[in-house]
Amino acid sequence: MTTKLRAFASAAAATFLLAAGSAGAAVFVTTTPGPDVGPAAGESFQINFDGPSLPAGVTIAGNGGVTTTGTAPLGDATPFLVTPLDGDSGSVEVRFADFLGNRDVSHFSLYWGSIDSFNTLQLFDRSANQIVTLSGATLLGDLATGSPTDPSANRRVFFTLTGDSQNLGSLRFTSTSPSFEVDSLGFAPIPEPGLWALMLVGVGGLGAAMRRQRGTLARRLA
Ligand SMILES: [Ca+2]
Ligand SMILES: [Ca+2]
Repeated sequence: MTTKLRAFASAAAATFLLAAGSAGAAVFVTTTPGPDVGPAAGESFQINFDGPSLPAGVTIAGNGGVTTTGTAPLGDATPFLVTPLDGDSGSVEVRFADFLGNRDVSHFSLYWGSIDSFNTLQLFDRSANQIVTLSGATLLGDLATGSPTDPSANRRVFFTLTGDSQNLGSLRFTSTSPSFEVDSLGFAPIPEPGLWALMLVGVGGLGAAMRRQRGTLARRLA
């Protein structure tokens, strides 16, 4: 549906626009060098691969899985996700629409370890249409060395989604050579319309209560 555009100036430091598909749909990307700074404030729905099982509503499919062996992302001593798990190339998809209650997403981030030029991340919407694709080469250029010790090649990658791109349902990690390592996904779902309505009713109710109180006070003063 949409394809990657270009990185502005120094990809390693700059925020760049990744995709602009339908009107108002865009994906903005920015990164912070490792060790991991963690998910952004507001990214309260997190998948860290540390538990004995995945959070309810999260599934993993493909030639990838959770591991503690291999090349851990810089500074990461916890289990992480890797693809390929077997062989020299592979792809693994993490689905989380149910985990997020099928809500849209305004922001998400992940910690991408030992970033290789041949790593590719694809974002899919809840109908399994690709929103955008991002390779290690696009993200970092010559800095995508795959080094597990260079902070420049291990980064928290932050995504800001607008318009139709907020309909995020899954991420697919592909590596045509070993390996794509990733950990600590964080998501900021947008409150449901019903919740907004409830909040507005709450604010409205508060206003009415305050008006009643002022009315009472005014009558007392009179
Ligand atoms: Ca972890
Ligand atoms: Ca790697």
